[in-house]
Amino acid sequence: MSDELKSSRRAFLKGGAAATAGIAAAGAAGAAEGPDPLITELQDWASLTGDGVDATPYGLPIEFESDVIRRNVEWLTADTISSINFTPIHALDGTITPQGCAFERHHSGAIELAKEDYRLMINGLVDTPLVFTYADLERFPRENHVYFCECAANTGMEWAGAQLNGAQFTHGMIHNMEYTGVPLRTLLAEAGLPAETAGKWVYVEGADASSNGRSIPMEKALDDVLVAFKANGEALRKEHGYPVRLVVPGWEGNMWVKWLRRVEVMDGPVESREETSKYTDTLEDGTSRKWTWAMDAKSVVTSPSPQAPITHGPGPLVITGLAWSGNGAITRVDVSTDGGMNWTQARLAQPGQKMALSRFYLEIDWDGSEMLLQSRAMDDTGYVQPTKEQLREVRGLNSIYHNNCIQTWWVRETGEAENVEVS
Ligand SMILES: Nc1nc2c(c(=O)[nH]1)N[C@H]1C(S)=C(S)[C@@H](COP(=O)(O)O)O[C@H]1N2
Ligand SMILES: [Mo]
Repeated sequence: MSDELKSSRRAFLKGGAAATAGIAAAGAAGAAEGPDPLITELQDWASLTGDGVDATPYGLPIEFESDVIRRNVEWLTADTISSINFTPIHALDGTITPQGCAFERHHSGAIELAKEDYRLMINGLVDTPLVFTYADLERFPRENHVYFCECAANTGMEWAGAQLNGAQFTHGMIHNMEYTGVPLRTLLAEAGLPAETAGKWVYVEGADASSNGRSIPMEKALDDVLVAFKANGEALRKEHGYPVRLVVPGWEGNMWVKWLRRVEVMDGPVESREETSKYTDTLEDGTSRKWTWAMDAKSVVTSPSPQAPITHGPGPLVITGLAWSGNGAITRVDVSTDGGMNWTQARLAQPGQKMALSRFYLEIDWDGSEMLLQSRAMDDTGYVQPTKEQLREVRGLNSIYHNNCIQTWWVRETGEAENVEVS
């Protein structure tokens, strides 16, 4: 170890000790005087045997991680029928969302549909209307892709002012999984499309009572839409649409129809509830934007954040977060610690992937003073994530959906963080 490294290591440990004095129950090593019993005493886990391999045929996280769970915002969850919960993004790392804690949104509850009872109809302007069983779908060539699914209402509660205290609540209507499925274009080709597909649409609906019907332009349907039956290698959870859901890369979560039952080829859009009275954005002059399908580039610092405060003293601090774009791949993320006056380029853990989450890190030497922490995403179309002010200039204050503005966390000297707005 070089002298330089040794001294920075000492500085780091000193910082840790200082933090332990300041914050109760931090339990950092190096705090206590004398020998550490965790090192010098024989522990149970080293002298007794652990659980056998059959204890958990299908595993759950260890009890110490029991707070890494989906959460509700009470006033947003009217009942268990029309409900929303949030991914604990403040407590995750990397980019893949485990299905067990991925957010869920249902308009008429999560239904239980067995594979044997599953049918997918393709009808309308096709040569031969077809019905596929689950077993039929398994016989078509499959693809695997990682994509994010973001509800258009994600961050929607923040238009008027900083409101919900935690990245889980402000930005947790998102998950990112590896999907296995059959391209929709393969199934459409099997049914036989009209010679001229330009201007045609598909109308997709689910088997649940809400049906959640949405119109999708044929160009997208033939591009990258997947009829998916696995996520992160295993069957979809019931709540994510078991046994089959639609994956519509980069586009708003509402179009990702769960329990997919029918795809109708049409001459135009249906103008259903979900694409007119909902998931549209009313502007200042009272007119509304519609067909705002792609989720624009966005990012958020997940740690530190209100639910993930800094628990150590000054010195090395890892700032991390997520960035994504429904229009392509993330190319760059900048981080500001002073409310957007100065920016430093963060490190992308991996090169950005199209329509998938990117993880960014910025390692800083924190001087222990307060910060106004922000992140700003850029994608490969050249688009730059706007400030809240810039977004409001264009969109006004009547919107709920499609809020992709820069988020600010006010991090105090104590390490605690709060959702705030800067102007
Ligand atoms: N059939 C059906 N599909 C649906 C919904 C629904 O209620 N019924 N909710 C939609 C909405 S608004 C979103 S944001 C996503 C959420 O997917 P998830 O529950 O897997 O997170 O599913 C969409 N697909
Ligand atoms: Mo949604």
